[in-house]
Formats: sequence, C-alpha cells, structure tokens
Amino acid sequence: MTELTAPKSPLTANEFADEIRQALKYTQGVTPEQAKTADVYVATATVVRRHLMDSWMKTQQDMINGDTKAVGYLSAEFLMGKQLRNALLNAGLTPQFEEAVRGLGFDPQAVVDAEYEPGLGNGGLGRLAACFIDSLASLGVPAFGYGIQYKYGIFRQEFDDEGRQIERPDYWLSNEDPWGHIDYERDQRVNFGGKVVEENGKRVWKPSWAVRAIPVDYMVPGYASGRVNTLRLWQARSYDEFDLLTFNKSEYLDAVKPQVKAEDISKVLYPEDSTEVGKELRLEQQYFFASASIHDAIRVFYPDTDKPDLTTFADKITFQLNDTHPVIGIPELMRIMIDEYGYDWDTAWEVTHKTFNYTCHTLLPEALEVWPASLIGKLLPRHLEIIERINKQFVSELEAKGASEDQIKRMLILTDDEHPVVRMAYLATYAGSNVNGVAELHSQLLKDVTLRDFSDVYPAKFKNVTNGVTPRRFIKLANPRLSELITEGLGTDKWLEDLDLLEGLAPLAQDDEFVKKFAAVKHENKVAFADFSKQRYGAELDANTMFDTMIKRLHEYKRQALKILEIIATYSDIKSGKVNVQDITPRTYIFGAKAAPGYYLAKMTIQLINNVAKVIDNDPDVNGKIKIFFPWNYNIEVAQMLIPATELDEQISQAGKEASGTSNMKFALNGALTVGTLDGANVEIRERVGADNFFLFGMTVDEVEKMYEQGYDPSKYYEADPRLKAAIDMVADGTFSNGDRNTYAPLVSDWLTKDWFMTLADFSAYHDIQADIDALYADQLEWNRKAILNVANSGYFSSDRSIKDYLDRIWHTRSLDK
Ligand code: NBX
Repeated sequence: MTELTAPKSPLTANEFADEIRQALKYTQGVTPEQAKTADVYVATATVVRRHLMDSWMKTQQDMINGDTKAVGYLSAEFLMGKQLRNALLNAGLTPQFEEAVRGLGFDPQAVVDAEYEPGLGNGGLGRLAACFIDSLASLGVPAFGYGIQYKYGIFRQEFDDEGRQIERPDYWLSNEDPWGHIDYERDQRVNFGGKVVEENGKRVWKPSWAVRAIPVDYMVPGYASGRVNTLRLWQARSYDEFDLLTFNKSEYLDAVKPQVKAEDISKVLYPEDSTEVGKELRLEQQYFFASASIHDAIRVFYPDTDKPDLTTFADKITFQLNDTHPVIGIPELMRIMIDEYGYDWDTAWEVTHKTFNYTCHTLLPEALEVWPASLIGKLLPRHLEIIERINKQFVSELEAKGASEDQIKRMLILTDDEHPVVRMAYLATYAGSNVNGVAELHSQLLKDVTLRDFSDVYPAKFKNVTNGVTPRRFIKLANPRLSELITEGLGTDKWLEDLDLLEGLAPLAQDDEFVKKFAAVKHENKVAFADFSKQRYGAELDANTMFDTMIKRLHEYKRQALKILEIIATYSDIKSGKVNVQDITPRTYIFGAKAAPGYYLAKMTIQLINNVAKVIDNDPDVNGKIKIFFPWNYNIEVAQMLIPATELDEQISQAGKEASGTSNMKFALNGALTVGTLDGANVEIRERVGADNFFLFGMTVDEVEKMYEQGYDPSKYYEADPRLKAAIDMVADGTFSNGDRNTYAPLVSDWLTKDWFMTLADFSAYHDIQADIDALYADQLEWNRKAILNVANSGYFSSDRSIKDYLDRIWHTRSLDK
C-alpha cells in the first residue's frame, strides 16, 4: 500500500518485532511461542503507545508553555471504534507492523481483529466527537476530549427467534485495554448533595457525599502532524472503602453500599438517543464529568499554584459543549470561580461566558434536556442557586432589551410554574458565546423555530458548522482499495490531509478505463462484505445484486418504516403477479440499527424487518431477486466494512427532523449514490455532488409544515395508493407473524391514525424514485460515473474542514507551530 506522506518512522520492521517481543516478555510475561493473537495485539498496542509518547509529551508541553488556546471538547460520548489500525496509520507504522507481525508468525488482520470495539456512544453524536478529536490532532490544534469511561458501553444487540431485539451488556473492559492509562495521581473530587449554608455572608455548599473521579488517558495521534492529543475519560470510584459504622454493626455487605453507589456513576452509557429519560443517575453522570474536567483544565493550565489567575481562563481553553449533556458545567465554572477562588459574580460570569460554546444536535423538542429544579436542588443545591441567579440576570437583560412578558416567559431558563424545570439548551444558549447547528438547514431551523426567541434577541450568537467525517478512518482504513485508486488517479496521497483534492477525480469520471477500475473496486468491496457476512452472520449475500443500505439508530423520524413498506409492496407486487419477478432489479437491502430498549414502536419495527426478511428468503416466488440482511449489533467495525460495499445509501428522514446525518457523508465519499429527502446535510451533499447525481424525493420542510397545519390524515394515503394499502394489509394480516394479526397491530394502528413523521404521505414519491434508481443501475458505466462524482465533490465533508470552521467562527484559536 502506498504511504507517501505519512510520517516516516525511524522504526524498522525488525525493531518493531523486537519491541513486540520485549513487550510480550516484560509486560505480559509470555514468550512469542506462547503468545496468542490477543497477546500480540496487546503487545503491539503497547509498542505503538510507547512510540507516540514523545510526541504526546511535547504536544502537552507546547500547549501549556505556548500561547495557543486549547479546545476542550466536552462530550458524554466518544464512539471511537477500534484503535490499533488508526494509531498505526497516524503514527506512520502500518508497513512495519504488517512485516513485523508476519515475521512473528501471526496474521496482521487477526491481530487487529483481536481488539474489542469500545462502544462508548449511541450514534452520530458520539461518532462525531471521535472524528473531531482525530481532526483536531491532525491539524495540530491542542485539544482535550473530556468524557466518561463507561464500564458498559452501548448494549450488544441480539435478535431472538421471533426477530425481536435483545439487549445484552457490553462488558468491553473484560480484557486488557492497552490504550487507556489510568492516572491515579491526577484524580478529582466531585461533590454531591447536602445543603448550602450562610457563613460570613457567603453561601457555602456543604455536600453530603463525594465521588473520586480518576482520569483514564487515551492518546489521540494526529495524521501526519506529529501531534498527539489526549482523550481523558473519567472513571468514578468511591472514597469510602468501608463505612465503618455499618461495618461495626457487622452488616458487612451493607458496608460496601456507598462504594457501589459511587461506582454506579460511570457504570453504564444511557442507550436512549433522542428521548429524554430524566434520571437522577444521568444528571450525576453529567455533573461528574463536567466538574472533573473543568477542575482538570485548571490544574493543567495553572500548574504549581493554588492561586490561579482565572481571569485568563478563557485564553487558555475554550469548552465546546457537545449537546446539552455537559451544560451543568456552566454553573459549575461559576461556582468554582466564586466559591473556590473568591471571584465576584461579574468576573465569573464574563469568564464563563467567554469559555463556553454550545452545539445543538437535534430538532426534536422532546430531545431538548430539561431537569426538574427539585432534582438539581437535591443533587447540586449550590448550582440551583446559581442557575436561579443566572435566570434573574437573564430576565433583567431581556426586560432591558424590551422583550414582551410573553416572550420572557417562553424563554425562561428556570420555569416559574408549579413544577419548575431547568431548560439546559436555554441555559447554554444564554450563557455561552456561540450556539451552532450541525448543517445549514439545521442551523436555519434552530434560528427560525427551535430557538427562535433567542435568535431574535441574540442573533450574533447563532452560527452554523456543517458536520464532517474523518477521511483517515472512513476512507483510508475502511476502503483501502478505493484509497489506492484515488491516490493513483490524483498522483498523490495528500488528499488524506486535504480532502478538497478529491475534486481532481472529477475529470476521471469521463474516463471509461478509470470508471471500470472504480466499478471493480466497488465489486471487490461487495465480495469482501459478503464474505464477512457469511463468516460473522452465516448470511448468503449475492455480490451481483445492488447493495442498498440504511444504517442509523432506529427511530420513527428516520423512517426505516418507509423502506420496509416499499420492500413489502414490491413483494406484494410479486405475489399478486402485478410485476414479473424477472423484471425486478435484484437488490440486497441491508439494515443496521439499534433501538432504545424502551422504545416500543422502534423495537417492533426491528421485529418486522427481521420477519419480512425471513418470509422473503423462504418464498420461492421471489427467486432470490430481493433479499434483506439485518446484521445484529451494527457498530463501527460493521460500518467500516459495509459503507465501502454500498451502492445505494438511504437518507429518507422526514424533512426537518434529521439535524445533519453523517453516514450520508461517509457513503458519498465511498462512492455510493444517495436516495434522500431534503433534510439535514443531504441538502448540502446534493448541492455539491449535483442534482443529477442524487435521487431526491419527498416533501420539503415547508410542505411538511403546511401539512401539519392543515391536519394530517394518513389513512387518505392508505386508501389512495393500492401498493401502500397492500403492503400495510400484509403487515396487518399476519403474513409476517405466522398469521397472528396482533403482533404488529400497534404499528399498523400508528401508521393509519397518527403517522407523525408522514411516512405514508411520502410513500408514493419514494416508490416513484425507485424506477429512476433501477434505470440508472442498468447502465453500470453511467452509475459509476455518478458515483465517482460523488467522491470527487464530497471533500467538503471532511471533519478537518468542520474543525477549521469551528476555529474560524467559534474558537478563534489555531494550530501549534510545527
Ligand atoms: O447527531 C445526531 C443527529 O441525530 C444527527 O443528525 C447528527 O448528524 C449527529 C451529529 O451531529 N444526534 C445524536 O446522535 N444524538 C444522540 O446520540 C443522543 C445521545 C444521547 C441523548 C440524546 C441524543 N441523550
């Protein structure tokens, strides 16, 4: 493989092999002969980490000693994916690794596969955080990712015999984690509970319990930058090894209870991604990592003093709040400055305001976090006081600006009703310097709808930064074949650092030889995915069918239902003889999705998809023309295999609901064509790749709004479209539930009476576009030309570009000098 510009490492393959042997011997206590593949993985990771150590230390020193403001990316989730290949690539050690490991008698890919994927995120938001810290390091911007080292990540998904989702714990730390370094000496105390008392005219918090936050540090190596940043994930531990009082009463098991409670805080990632659960433990998690991280930043940037000049804090670091999850950090910084360091309110406010910025990732009102004031008061009484004062100051400010009473009421951070709540998005918007959406359309809708009052009063705060994805993981690592072809086509591999260079591929879309090579790469990727699916899932996929993929969390607004209903309608056409099965373009429909464990309709949709798959598979009338494949436990590893193999990408959410989407970017960059609505970043992808190279369908945001206003009646669409009616009837009549009409009754009833996301209204348009898709697919040369144009024109969607936009528009900082 070509590695033209990755940093040339001084390490030879032989030296690498020696170091692996040493690590095996001195850290793991095995000889190379005794070593298992997993031992070699751990040893290799140890060597890579050691090799990065100097750059890591230098980056930290340059950050602390220089005058470049750092970025603190505060996020409850970092969905990193496996680390080894990424670290090797960024350290420029891939060829040496391959040779060394082979020389030791092991298969390099098996060594890489031995890593257990950490699932410390739900979906797009967590993966975005991981892409962003990769880009920050690659651009040489000093940065910390701050989050939680959950003991259990996102659940492992299984399907039972009825096709229902089962959730199993994801005990990802059951084996050694060679990447994380636990730093007991740099722990932080995080207090909870108790009350606030008046002492010498000051409000003093007397907490009733505390948790020890211990940092686990992960290196974040930049690609070809020589820089290595830090991802610092906090682990919760107890201070109370034994509650002696209880112990003396010889209630031994009760004595460890406080310890268990403390350690619960970092125990599990909440698996709900769009609906709020409002659980006490979740607020504890949020405060736990926000507080520990802010204290940590003070420790890092003001070393060797207990009297830091925090008026300069905002020049040292800027905190980006990844959604509302870390927003409790705002009153926390206020409290630290006022209570712990004796600053006055106005000084603390100025610093806090300058330090924080907020990114919103949703448009669903139910996903905007609110916390009952009573809960905050119980857990963080001093913070509630501070929030009350912020709210008061806010109201005065609004009055001074001439806001109406109504408007002020709508905007309250702390509501004034019987059960007051704190609206975290409002707190972040008022207190922070900037608020941004994650795609043009989303940012516009934030201003016009979701945060309209705020944008009226504070228009300058509102920014857009369109999301992006890292080309290192999602092109180079995921798609080595395409990467080689790109490098060949461009004559350089610099595109990995400057993705705009992909534009140079556009003329090659007219070169039939290049197009054929591109098609061959896609085909090989499909074969590879089929092999993987056979091995991992026992599935039989035909690489000569169109690979049509929908991967994302299962949610009504994303409309997996639209796709499954279209598949069912096609099946019904075959059964009724309306279409001749020979005329059907063979497609393999691939789904990957987890549903929140308590999300009833989402789980039922999974069950339906699995059972449609079964029925279709076993029906000789289908003649293998259509197949559904739903690999369980979709994760980053599966994504890296599946995205390069996909030809058609489904981005079919109801317009105005998907904030951005990021798989859409990964697909375009890997040469899939998109069928999609004008939603999220689809809009910008279509603008860039060209309307001719994108399958657009469905209602626009304005049409959706109008329809809500008019009163939407889904049953009209059911009655009007015989294909839709046939499909829904099939679900209702037990075709996919062994004749049982009850199994999907709630889903059917929702479609016919509610259908909040207007799946039925968009059904005909979605069906009509399928004919265009099939027609183009029949001309493989044309299809692949368009696919190449998707690759060539998607360079904008590099997370390097997103980070540069954050630097220019929000953070106002820069790379460290080389
Ligand atoms: O964030 C997602 C959006 O739905 C996508 O449109 C967007 O591309 C992506 C990155 O900006 N949001 C998301 O993934 N949210 C969560 O995972 C989530 C997790 C916990 C929670 C609320 C939302 N309490």
